[in-house]
Amino acid sequence: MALKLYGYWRSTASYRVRIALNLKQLEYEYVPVHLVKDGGEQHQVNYTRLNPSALVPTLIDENEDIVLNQSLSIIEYLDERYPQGCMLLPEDPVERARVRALAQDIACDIQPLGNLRIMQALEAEFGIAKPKQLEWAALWIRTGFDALEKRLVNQSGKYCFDFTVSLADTCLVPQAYNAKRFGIDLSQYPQINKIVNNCEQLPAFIAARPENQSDAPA
Ligand SMILES: N[C@@H](CCC(=O)N[C@@H](CS)C(=O)NCC(=O)O)C(=O)O
Repeated sequence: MALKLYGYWRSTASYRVRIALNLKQLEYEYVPVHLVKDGGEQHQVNYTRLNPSALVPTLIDENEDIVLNQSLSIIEYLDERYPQGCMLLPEDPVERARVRALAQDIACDIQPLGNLRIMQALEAEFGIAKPKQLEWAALWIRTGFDALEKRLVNQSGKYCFDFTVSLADTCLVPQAYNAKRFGIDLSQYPQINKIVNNCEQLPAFIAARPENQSDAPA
């Protein structure tokens, strides 16, 4: 298969790309990288050779002989290189900017703060124990979602952007999954909750769910 995705079942950044690949109706080989086992396979040399950041996802496209990191760049690449399936960014420049901003509200301003390596450093470097780490992660998700909820009340339709699934939804659904892991009640965010529920009816989102991946625990 020409497309190969290195990811982890519970990684929200990998989850974004899985949703996008499914929405684009692209077949791909999924290569699990266990983020915890043996100190994390993302740190092993055979992986860091592909992605020196030691983060998932990484996408290989043999059609172009390229290796890409950063989920948002990967998704935009797939959208431009493979016009089949849904188009994940609107054509209008203002609308594109709005969709990208929603995606970055999540991928730049929420997810990085609760990433595994951040939690590990809070403990190893700063002596912050697990319960406080969980509070830290939940704080930044709530801060981000409080703002996102207001924005979506003004901008969204059935999905984050109007009535078409977009890059923004590929970010929102994984982040909502992650929020639940950190004990956040999504009913406080009716607009986010509604959009997530609408997305979760779609086969592309169902197939991408963490529990439906080959590396998810049985
Ligand atoms: N900005 C990157 C973030 C990638 C990222 O943070 N990946 C996480 C999983 S969601 C990871 O690999 N964490 C491993 C670690 O922290 O050691 C992207 O969007 O691809």
